[in-house]
Amino acid sequence: MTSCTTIAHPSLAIIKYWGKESHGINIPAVPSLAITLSKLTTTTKVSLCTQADTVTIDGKPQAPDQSNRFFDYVREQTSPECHFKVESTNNFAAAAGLASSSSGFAALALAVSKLCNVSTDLNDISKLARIGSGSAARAVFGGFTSWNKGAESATQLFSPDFWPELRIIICTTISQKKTISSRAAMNQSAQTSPYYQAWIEQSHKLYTQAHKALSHKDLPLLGSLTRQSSMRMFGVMLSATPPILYWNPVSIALLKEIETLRTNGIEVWETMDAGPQIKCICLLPDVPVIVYALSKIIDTNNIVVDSVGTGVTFY
Ligand code: 2P0
Repeated sequence: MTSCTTIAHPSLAIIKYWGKESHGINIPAVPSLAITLSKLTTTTKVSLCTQADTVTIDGKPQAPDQSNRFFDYVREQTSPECHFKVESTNNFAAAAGLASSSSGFAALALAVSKLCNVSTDLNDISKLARIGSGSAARAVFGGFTSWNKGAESATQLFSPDFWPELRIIICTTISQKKTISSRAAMNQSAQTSPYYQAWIEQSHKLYTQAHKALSHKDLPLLGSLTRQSSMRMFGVMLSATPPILYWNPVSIALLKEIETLRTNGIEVWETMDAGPQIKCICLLPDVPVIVYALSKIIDTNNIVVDSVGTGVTFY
């Protein structure tokens, strides 16, 4: 076998990973909890080659520093001769706060492991994917996932069919690449925010409460905790030096509209990541009224109603 194609979906955190341990590569300093999406898809073809590694994402060549560490790690585990040609495509905006690095490295880890004849056990794939990007450790698994503080790999908490009525509404406010990578923003937050230590300390309680709310399918409680995790993460970013601000005016207009929906009794709860996009969790019967309200602010072409998806697979 000289080439292999895989597909994966982004991991949307409801309890956020934001901060790393000082040892190891992308070892989380906080526990996180996430949903693997379904419609947003990354398809990655990897071919063995003898020259330098090359990566294109949506046809655009990528700087080697984005994936050097991942490929070097693979060569350490396999053979120094292995090099890779990677062609990855997304059906959504890459590097814009929609977790494309999570699906990208999950897909890459499975393809490379298959090509190098190393373990394709999902725990091992999760551990390898993490080297590329922390959140990719979760995207390896479908359904609802957990990644503990200090853990080298993530785990699946519940399968994709655990909560069939749950929907995730993804609003893309702008598809431009972010100006500061999540990795740089995370480091800047840890090094300069006076609230970083408080963020780390509160994360365990938030995670435990959210885990319980999820296991009871308690949307009002889970939603409220989801919003808290996201807003507290931004509290850390805003208090960094220099401050990190990913939002744009459309993000804020959407947040206000979601708040109005909740005031009117609709259970819809927002979360945001390292970018200006808004994702909400809600239940299927409420989707039409929510999409109608959001479409007053953004074009419906920029709204995706998604459900819980599967983990990484071969194409
Ligand atoms: C998450 N994010 O839990 C959090 C919430 C963004 C906000 O994981 O440095 O690309 O590669 O481990 O995984 C995005 O950061 O960072 C992220 P690295 P990653 O999904």
